Amino acid sequence: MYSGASNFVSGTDDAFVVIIGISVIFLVGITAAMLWFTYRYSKKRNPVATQIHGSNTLEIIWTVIPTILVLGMFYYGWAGYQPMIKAPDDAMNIKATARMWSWLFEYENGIKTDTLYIPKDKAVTLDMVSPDVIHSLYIPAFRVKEDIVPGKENKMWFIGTKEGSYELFCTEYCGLSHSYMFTEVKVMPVDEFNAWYTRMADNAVQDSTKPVVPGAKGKQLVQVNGCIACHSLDGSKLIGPTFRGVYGHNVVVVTDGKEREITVDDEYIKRSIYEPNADVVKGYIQGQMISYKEQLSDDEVAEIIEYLKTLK
Ligand code: HEC
Ligand SMILES: [Cu+2]
Repeated sequence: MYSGASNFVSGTDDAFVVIIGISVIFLVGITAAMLWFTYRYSKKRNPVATQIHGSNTLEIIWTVIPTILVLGMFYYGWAGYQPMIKAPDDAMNIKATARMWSWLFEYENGIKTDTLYIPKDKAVTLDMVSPDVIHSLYIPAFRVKEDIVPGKENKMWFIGTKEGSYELFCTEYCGLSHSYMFTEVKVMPVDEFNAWYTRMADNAVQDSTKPVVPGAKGKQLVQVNGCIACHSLDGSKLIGPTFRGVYGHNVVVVTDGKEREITVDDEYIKRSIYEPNADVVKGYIQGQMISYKEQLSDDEVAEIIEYLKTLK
């Protein structure tokens, strides 16, 4: 009966069906009663109004029945919600970072992705953080949704029970490009997931030993860290200036309220990433970009610079 892909589907849908069912019965009943009264007690059929003063039987009926109904709704709501509170101890931990305006998922072996990959039939806990504003993680097919408040520990857990890809997005309006915070959760059979998990970890190790295309690693960092939500690669202006041709070009920035022209070099890019508000590019709003000091090491910034150099 239920289409969905997690252990919480039937609990949530049961509560939903019970509440909607009761509401529909009342909607139909009240509408019918209203129509009947307007017909039966119109001035034509009932010219003299009957005055009724108090009825204990009625009072009791309309207190007891709604109480039972409301408690019934509460029961189903609680039964569906209660299992969501505590994750099993053997759950797999994944850190989810929500920021303006992209998602980042970090696994225990160091893999970072912008799509959430999980093994089928295994409990997964998401430790959710936000470095900027309030976001909210929602996976409709799993029936889970939780706000991600900066400075607070936000958690959710679930078991993906059906193989496939499902929508995952932010449901807290978090600024101009809120709609970019749209990605997928992929539920994979356990052996396929394990193969992916070790392959990705191997890649991460190989990257540092094998010679790679210049900027390849930086390109990956720029994608995974969500820079391209605000910086285009094709010359168009988004929330921030485009990355195309940025390296080596002259730009007017506002530093401490004063305008000055500088040439984009390694030093300037590093400063732009670590202290975005130190030099604000003229024509852009200060405070849109957050500092990536906690998230990107010096080496990673160097890789990003290599990548920006290739964007002629
Ligand atoms: C939320 C939007 C946003 C995100 C995400 C973002 N930036 Fe920015 N960025 C801006 C804005 C706005 C500016 C211009 C204002 C300023 O200089 O602070 C800017 C400026 C820059 C500049 C200076 C550009 C120039 O033309 O002089 C660099 C370099 C830069 N960002 C790199 C990055 C990198 C690398 C990332 C990802 C790790 C990133 N940004 C993520 C909004 C963003
Ligand atoms: Cu958001």
